[in-house]
Amino acid sequence: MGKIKIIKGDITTLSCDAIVNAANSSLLGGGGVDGAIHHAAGPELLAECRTLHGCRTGEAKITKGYNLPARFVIHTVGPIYCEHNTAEAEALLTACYENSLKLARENGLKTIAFPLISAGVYGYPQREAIRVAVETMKRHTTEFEELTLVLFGEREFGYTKEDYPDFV
Ligand code: AR6
Repeated sequence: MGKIKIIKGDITTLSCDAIVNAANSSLLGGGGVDGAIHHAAGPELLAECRTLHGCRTGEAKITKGYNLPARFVIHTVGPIYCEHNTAEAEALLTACYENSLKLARENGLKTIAFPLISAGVYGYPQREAIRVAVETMKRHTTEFEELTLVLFGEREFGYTKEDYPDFV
């Protein structure tokens, strides 16, 4: 039975099988965690991303990790919160986690770390985004060794201490 961990930190430093990137549909880099991942992985990551021809919202694509300690990067595109109604946004965000885990499973990967997809530039309310992430991960613990949610800010991490004390 795999386990879920919630930590505070920089996802680019983790040496797991795959880290997930909160990308945009071009898959050609950006700010936030996407910028940090491309910076740490080096230019070969962008070169591989160019061959993928983008990614739709809610879907996911996989590349190698290059200079990252993680072996692979799974790129997914979260919903821009204000462009959808609440139910649609939640369905799309859930699809990001589900499709990332599906790719991980298909590639035999066992330890996966996620950032809080859509909860930065894309404006998804953080506490809700954490709930979607954790509830989706919980449905898949038996298939993986370890699923980690990596939070960047003190405030997000504070929510998880209240809402999910078993995982922090
Ligand atoms: N490690 C872990 N989490 C991080 C890191 C890091 N190094 N850096 C930021 N975060 P965002 P989005 C957190 O904006 O909302 C990009 O430009 C951050 O605090 O990176 O899905 C893409 O190219 C927040 O909680 O992603 C897209 O255009 C979370 O990661 C757009 O932003 C996600 O914030 C995607 O927006």
